[in-house]
Amino acid sequence: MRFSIYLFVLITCCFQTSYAQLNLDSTIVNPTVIAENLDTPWEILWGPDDMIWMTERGGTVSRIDPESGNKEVLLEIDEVEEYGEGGLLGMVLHPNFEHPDSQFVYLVYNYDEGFRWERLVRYTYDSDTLIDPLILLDGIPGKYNHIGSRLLILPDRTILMSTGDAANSSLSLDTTSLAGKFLRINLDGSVPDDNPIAGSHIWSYGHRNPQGLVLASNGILYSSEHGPSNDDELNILTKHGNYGWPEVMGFCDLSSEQSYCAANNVVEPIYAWTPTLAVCGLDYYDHDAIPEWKNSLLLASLKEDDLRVLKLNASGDAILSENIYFDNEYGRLRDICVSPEGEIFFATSNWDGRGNDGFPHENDDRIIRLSNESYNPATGMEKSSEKLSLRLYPNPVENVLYLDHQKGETIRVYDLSSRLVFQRGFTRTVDVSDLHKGMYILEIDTGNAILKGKFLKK
Ligand SMILES: [Ca+2]
Ligand SMILES: [Ca+2]
Ligand SMILES: [Ca+2]
Ligand SMILES: [Ca+2]
Repeated sequence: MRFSIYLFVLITCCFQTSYAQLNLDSTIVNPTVIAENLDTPWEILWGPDDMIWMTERGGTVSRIDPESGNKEVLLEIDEVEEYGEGGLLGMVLHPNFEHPDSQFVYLVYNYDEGFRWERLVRYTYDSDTLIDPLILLDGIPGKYNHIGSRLLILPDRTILMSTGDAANSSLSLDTTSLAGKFLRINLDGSVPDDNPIAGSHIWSYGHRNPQGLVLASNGILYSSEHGPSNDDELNILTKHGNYGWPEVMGFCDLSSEQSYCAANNVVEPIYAWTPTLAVCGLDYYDHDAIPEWKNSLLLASLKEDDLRVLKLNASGDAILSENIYFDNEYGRLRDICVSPEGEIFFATSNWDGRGNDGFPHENDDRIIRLSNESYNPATGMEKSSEKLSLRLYPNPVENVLYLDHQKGETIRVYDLSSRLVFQRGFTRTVDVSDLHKGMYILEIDTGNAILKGKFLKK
């Protein structure tokens, strides 16, 4: 009896404090809290320095070391006005950030000059701080709510920036207002010559409040957009597209919407949610580390407190399935980033003034890492030897390795950093006496298959 009570207490305690791993078809995904005691992280992105760059809505730009969780503050911006949904929002780094002439960080925030506005500012990274703010675009309607704003730099080196309708829905279809739009902006703030409306930063219109934006490696621009109480949207963005708000919500499905849609060539979403989830940060996943999630969009939801994995079709223009993870486990989720090694990071938003369902918790806000711990990023293979089916002997080996396979065309030997050590024509014995001590992968290319085995050189 006493034992069973003890067991019950133990289960209750640990169920609340540990986080369940995800068991996918053939992959176990482990969540780990890597940083905590943050205040409404808004943008997280993976930097070329292998650090997570983060904005917090109150006006702080930091870097988080994904290994130690250590937070290094780079900048605090005094004129940021944090109110309603406003504050320091999106961030992007120059695509050539590592070059000494391109160490630029682009930020969006809200400020107050008798009225609330939004601006895009470029800072220069210098000795672990950000200096020389240069305003690229300001006077964008701010207000309290519906103000975007995500940033992206396109391959043609123009900035794409989302803005919300600033709680005035009539602005979204008004092509004289910068509210409720995607804006396309040269890196110096000027209007690109090939924007759809001459002399205007406007690139697409009819948006309500897009807070997710990603250019996937399939070349498609995806955006998530908050609906009112119905019709959160997932859109594919196109130049000069009319996305319908406030005349159209979600699909052109109501009779009142269909005449407007027909007359105005409205771009419908590829997916919509009613009731709404409060769709926010978006990223694209196409990594071998979690193969079940390849070619998927990852979506953070604020109101539904979950992470959604939206599997795309091969052409990337339709959602095949939607899977929901971590429902109510971490609270509101604001943003996502993916590392080059296929780890996923997401940030909570429980201190944004809308916390519910028992959140914020002690130690909020947090960044959580999702990883497949059996995946070896160095070799692109499972760490376990199961997929290394080629038998090699003796193992460990000092001089000559025998291959348990009859035929092949080419033999290649790699170190554990995936560097090719040597390549030669196929033979069943391979002299490895010149190799340094350590672990290697040997593969036989048979012309129509690759067989792999691992060996230790003594
Ligand atoms: Ca992000
Ligand atoms: Ca729409
Ligand atoms: Ca509709
Ligand atoms: Ca929920």
